[in-house]
Amino acid sequence: MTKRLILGVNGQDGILLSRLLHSQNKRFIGVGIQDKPSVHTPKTMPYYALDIRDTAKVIDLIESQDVDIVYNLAGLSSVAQSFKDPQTTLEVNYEAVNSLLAEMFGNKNNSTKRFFQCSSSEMFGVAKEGLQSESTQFNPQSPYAEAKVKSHLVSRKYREDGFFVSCGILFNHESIFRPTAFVTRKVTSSVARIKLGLQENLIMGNLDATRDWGAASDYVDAINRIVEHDLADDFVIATGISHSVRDLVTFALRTVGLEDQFNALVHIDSNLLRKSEVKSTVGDASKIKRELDWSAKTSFEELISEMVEFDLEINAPKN
Ligand code: GDR
Repeated sequence: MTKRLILGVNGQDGILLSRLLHSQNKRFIGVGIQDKPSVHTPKTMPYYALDIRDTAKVIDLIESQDVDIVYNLAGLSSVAQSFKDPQTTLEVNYEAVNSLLAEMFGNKNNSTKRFFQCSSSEMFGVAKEGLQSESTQFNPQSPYAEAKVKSHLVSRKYREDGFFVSCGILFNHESIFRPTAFVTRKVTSSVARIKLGLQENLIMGNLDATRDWGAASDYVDAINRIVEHDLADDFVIATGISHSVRDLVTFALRTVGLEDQFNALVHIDSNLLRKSEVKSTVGDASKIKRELDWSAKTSFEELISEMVEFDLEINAPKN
């Protein structure tokens, strides 16, 4: 039976993928940088605490555990943070991936193993086309996006050399496991806390940016279809619909009956504006629909309502 390894298992996508693989009775192990696995991962999952920059240890694990498929979901995922720490972003999001691929496929010629790289819509940056597809030109606007472009290109190189290295180009994807450093969870958590009287207002950055937001639970299913496909390839994973940050805040406020309070509750802090910003993203996921029969199932409204609901529940006073 195929054995799988999730790098970055304690992040949002790692948690959701570990649950999906567990529900499908797949054999897998998880790696995270923290001493212990997230409480949200399956209890039976064997866990190893490793930094993916320690290539030798990751390779040892792949060999000693006879791993067939590696999902690389590890990395620094905050675009805003990457401006503050471009060096670590480059080390984790590119250099670690580059050495892992070199070791797996360059030096050891593991021709039967599979590798999945989590690429990002941020690579398109200020996009040259309205709808972004696998062939859209890259135009990165942040240290995060620059590192992701490099990893994407090196992954492609190994694929061209005949190895099974696939990339998912993931547009923004959210869930209750998202930290509040990201805008959806910041908004749903704040709106719930405002509704419960625990917070006064919502301090935001750019309200005019638009994003193609999907549900992370749908996206890990797409990732799995990509690694199980006959051929290695690149696939955009997106919904095809973009909403502004303003729409996000408005909708979240509406779910708790506070939409008419928008102007009183929402304030802008210029420190939250980015040095350079991707104004809009919207993905063309027709290739993954055509070839792997995948499309996003959860709507933006369902996703945000579910997150607000969850934040109301965890913030509610306990009797
Ligand atoms: P993003 O996600 O940078 O698109 O990258 P994020 O949720 O951080 O920002 C989305 C948009 O919201 C605007 N914004 C704010 N963002 C944050 N975090 N906090 C705020 O207060 C705020 N106010 C407005 C941002 O300027 C931006 O336009 C995510 C990450 O998951 C990446 O890892 C992933 O690769 C891409 O999505 C696809």
